[in-house]
Amino acid sequence: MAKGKFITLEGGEGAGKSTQARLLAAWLGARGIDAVVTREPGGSPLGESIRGLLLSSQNGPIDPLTEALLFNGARRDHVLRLIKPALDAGRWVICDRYADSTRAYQGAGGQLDAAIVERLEHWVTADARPDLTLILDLPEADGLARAAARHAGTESLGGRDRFEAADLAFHLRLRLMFLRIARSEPARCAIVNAEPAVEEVSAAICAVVSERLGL
Ligand code: Z5A
Repeated sequence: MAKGKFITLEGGEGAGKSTQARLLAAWLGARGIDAVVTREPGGSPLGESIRGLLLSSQNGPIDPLTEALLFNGARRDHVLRLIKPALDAGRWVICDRYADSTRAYQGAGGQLDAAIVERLEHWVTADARPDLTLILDLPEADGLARAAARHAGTESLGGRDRFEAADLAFHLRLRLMFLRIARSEPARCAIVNAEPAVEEVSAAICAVVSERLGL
């Protein structure tokens, strides 16, 4: 059986990754392609438990190396339990965030040594490298406003998680890193303008998937 394709969606807060992951799965489904939608951190029972620890504002500040180890621990479990078995069974996998988020958040945002980020990524993702990464690009203030509007008043920090609560300079470093990744790996990555309406972004994503993955 042919292996499935592995598509990741990346970008800053509120760029529309979760929304677009669902729409892409439906578009693929209409073409007879069975896709599993998953997310990081999370996607497996252990990954979801680690997600709770990482996003909670209850644990205080976490240093970038500890964060990178936790995100990669969750990722390794996710790869072994869900991503690789699904791809091996011929299913397509659409993942809302993956290793580029560690490069951006812990690397550029948290200023963790790039060599450490790279080494961890190599160990953890050797069995599952994306065929296509869609980088949803949006001015950081716009993405934060979308995310804030969605969960206003739901938790401490005014509904924001630890990352959303970081300052705009942090979020600008993320955006620039995602764009840098896309430009340095053009065969794997495509930048998608995430500013237009949901349907327009979705159409752009489907066009890229069609062209890059031969649908
Ligand atoms: N993180 C990390 O630091 N290191 C890592 O290695 C990994 C992750 C893997 C996960 O949180 C956090 O973990 C994340 C990075 C860090 N930081 N934060 N926060 P999460 O999964 O809860 O958050 P997120 O990944 O940033 O997702 P999000 O905030 O839910 O955004 P999104 O998935 O990109 O967007 P959305 O949920 O589809 O849409 C957000 C809102 O905007 C919603 O109300 C939509 O209806 C609306 N929306 C979506 N598209 C549009 C358009 N086109 N126009 C207008 N409104 C729109």
